Amino acid sequence: MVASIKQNKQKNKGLFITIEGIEGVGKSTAIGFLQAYLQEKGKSFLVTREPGGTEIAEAIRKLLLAHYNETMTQEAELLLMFASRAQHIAQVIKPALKDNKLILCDRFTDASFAYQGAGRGMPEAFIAALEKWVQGDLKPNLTILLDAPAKLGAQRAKHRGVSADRIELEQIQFFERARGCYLVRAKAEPDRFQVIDATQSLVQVKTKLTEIIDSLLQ
Ligand code: Z5A
Repeated sequence: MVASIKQNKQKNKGLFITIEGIEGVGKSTAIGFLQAYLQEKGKSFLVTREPGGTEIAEAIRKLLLAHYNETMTQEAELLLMFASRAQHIAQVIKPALKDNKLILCDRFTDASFAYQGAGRGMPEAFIAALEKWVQGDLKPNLTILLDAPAKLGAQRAKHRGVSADRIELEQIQFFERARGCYLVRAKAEPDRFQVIDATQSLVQVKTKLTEIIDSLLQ
């Protein structure tokens, strides 16, 4: 599988790696680990996130995650996700790929299909149309999906001691729908996705991450 990613990677075009999964499965932990690992290997890379990653996109992130006395409509939420993404792609992702850089991105468009699509119930066709409009042909070369039941993710997230943002306040069923969507997408695109069982110990997850990155960089 990783061999096909290497084949797909255009010569001198960088590598776009996204990390996905529902809340609390260990995305930030995985990115921290990969950062240290790549540094140790002397590889240059860039770490970024969605929503966010640029000054304007981070301002949109604040808008998206804050609490309000009114309900944010599903349409507004989806459009803000893609507004942030448009800014991020133009300012960070495309220039970095042009410079032949390795990008580690905490969430990308799969999260819109999982959360706004399966979670909120927005039609997949709307999201696919926005994806085409905002991204054109741009897609991650590799997506690492950390998979665990929503209950476990919620328990882990609680232990961090940070107060929940607007989206994190959703019910467990919302996150289970998002998880199901991620797994369906991973099955549909086995050449792009690597699924890691995130119920495993941190040591086991890190071993798997190391294997994936090593075979990609060989
Ligand atoms: N969102 C969206 O709706 N649509 C979109 O298109 C996009 C995003 C792009 C912000 O995302 C919100 O935006 C998010 C989806 C939405 N809302 N929600 N939910 P975010 O990525 O910033 O926030 P998050 O998903 O809530 O991430 P998180 O809570 O920071 O979780 P995490 O990064 O996956 O987990 P962690 O902080 O690495 O780990 C949690 C704890 O578990 C921590 O104490 C770790 O030490 C521990 N941990 C991690 N792995 C393990 C293992 N294997 N064993 C034991 N303990 C572990």
